[in-house]
Amino acid sequence: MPRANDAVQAMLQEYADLIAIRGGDAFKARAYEKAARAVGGHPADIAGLDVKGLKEIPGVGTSVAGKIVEYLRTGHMTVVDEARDSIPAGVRELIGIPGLGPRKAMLLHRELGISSVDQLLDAIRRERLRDLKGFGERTEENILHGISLLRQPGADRILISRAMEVAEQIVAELSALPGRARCTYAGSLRRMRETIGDVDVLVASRKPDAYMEALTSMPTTTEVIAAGRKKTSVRTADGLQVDLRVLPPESWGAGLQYFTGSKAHNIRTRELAVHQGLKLSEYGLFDAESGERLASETEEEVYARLGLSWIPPALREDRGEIAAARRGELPALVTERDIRGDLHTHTDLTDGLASLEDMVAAAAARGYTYFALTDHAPDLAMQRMTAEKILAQREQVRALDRTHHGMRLLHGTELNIGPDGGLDWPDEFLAGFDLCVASVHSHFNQSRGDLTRRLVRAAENPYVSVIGHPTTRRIGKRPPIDADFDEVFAVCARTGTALEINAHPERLDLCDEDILRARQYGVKFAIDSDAHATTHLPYLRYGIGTAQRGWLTKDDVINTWPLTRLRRFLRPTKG
Ligand code: DGT
Ligand code: CA
Ligand code: CA
Ligand code: ZN
Repeated sequence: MPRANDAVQAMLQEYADLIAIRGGDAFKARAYEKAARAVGGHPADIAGLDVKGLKEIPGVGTSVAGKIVEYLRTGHMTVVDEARDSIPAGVRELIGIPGLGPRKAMLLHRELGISSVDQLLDAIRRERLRDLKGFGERTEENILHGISLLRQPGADRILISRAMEVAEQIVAELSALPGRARCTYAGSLRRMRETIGDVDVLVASRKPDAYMEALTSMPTTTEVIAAGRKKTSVRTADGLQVDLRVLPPESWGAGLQYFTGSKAHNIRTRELAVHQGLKLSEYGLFDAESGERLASETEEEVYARLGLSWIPPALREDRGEIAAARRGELPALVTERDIRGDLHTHTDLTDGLASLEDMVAAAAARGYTYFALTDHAPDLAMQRMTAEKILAQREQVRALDRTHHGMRLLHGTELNIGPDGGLDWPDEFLAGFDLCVASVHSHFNQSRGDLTRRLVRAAENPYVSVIGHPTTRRIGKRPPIDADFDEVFAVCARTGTALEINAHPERLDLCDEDILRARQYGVKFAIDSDAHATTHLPYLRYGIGTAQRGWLTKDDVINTWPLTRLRRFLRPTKG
């Protein structure tokens, strides 16, 4: 079940936005935003809490707690409903444009009567925005860029984390029905693509009706798009389409293979079948002439009969996996079980939500043998970090070391790579950390040459062990920076600097294609959660999926290594 925390976080965030839109108290808006993040990051499910229990969450006062209780009881927050009603529908569409804040959207509506993206484009073309206070050519450029992001192909796809929540809930419910049929999700979600068009769920049963019925009557289903005996499609409350297919049990393997895709991979497997005088469909692999069924019950059988070893779903993109499977040379992909620790996490010393103690306890509960704390460094001015603060944290980290069944703690920091490639602290100070991650957090629009030099200089610093979220993209919100990444990868390989695979579902940075390119240079990788709350630690699975799509093995990933080998890698030995 999705936790009530997520729904409440969304509600409170929406209220904060609505306050801002209506030109309300900025302080109040920020307070709701903070409460939203606190609730979302709260480790326990808030569903059963009363006002008193809720107030124990930092940032949640009496008034917020009251609104949460109202929502938990009734599914509504009166203040949010009222605020929604006071905002013209068109303005909400404008707010959806990345980079156009609520205030500007409201102003556009009030002054120019704009209430849709098309009207806005038209107004920009006619230069009607130029007369508005606070709007210049730069603003127009930003808006146009935001609209292009909104309208780029794939903008209607959703983040893997959201699709996964929905899919896992549906699979759990269908699996629990009498008969206990085999049930799983397939499609792009099983292949761990970073965004998902729709969720494909498969069931093996000779009695489809009960499953179709169960899906259409789930509380999360808001619309039935099509209902049949072979396939039913519904839409969930948050607009996601779910396709359910019920297969005859003897066709399970063939159906799973077919509906996992990708389409490009399926085209290859079908070609391979045809060359061998066979026919491959979602029902099985058949002799083309006699029609005899040769394989269908398991995926392994189907692949084996085609002369291939079983291909992990993350590889099924027609990127050479068929040839590798034929030669028996598929990589032994890194798995979540191989991970020994997380190397990029935050606490409430900066913008994290959980205390050091809580983060460490949550890491230990995941069975890690080591764990790094990497709070932000001073150049990210908002975070108000100082040398004194981080040194005091180091003392606390040392005191907590080995207190959770021997788990070792590494004290690190996430440095900011400045516009010229400089870092927050001098080398002597960096030498005191067990681990330095360095990331770009500003000046994204520098020239290609400057951005490249910046990353290269950071990678060349002997104390930098990991480049954090290297391209800084945020899926659907911010494009990757335009650096020469081939150059960066080469330098990272030469200097022994790992590239991060940031597992936050909105980042997944490096992405699968960048990983495929980077590994050609012999670079090592770190798969990190970048957790800002204990509830973010499990995001690691999305980083693993992305690493698998980049064909990575355990050896490529430094946080699968034993601590002694990791420490050797972290030692400043670059020239
Ligand atoms: P998505 O939903 O856009 O994230 O991507 P997929 O890969 O989940 O695509 P989807 O949902 O259209 O179909 C699921 C799988 O079913 C797809 O990966 C391959 C298979 N499939 C669907 N339609 C076709 C088709 O017309 N031809 C072939 N060969 N395979 C298909
Ligand atoms: Ca799909
Ligand atoms: Ca589908
Ligand atoms: Zn960062």
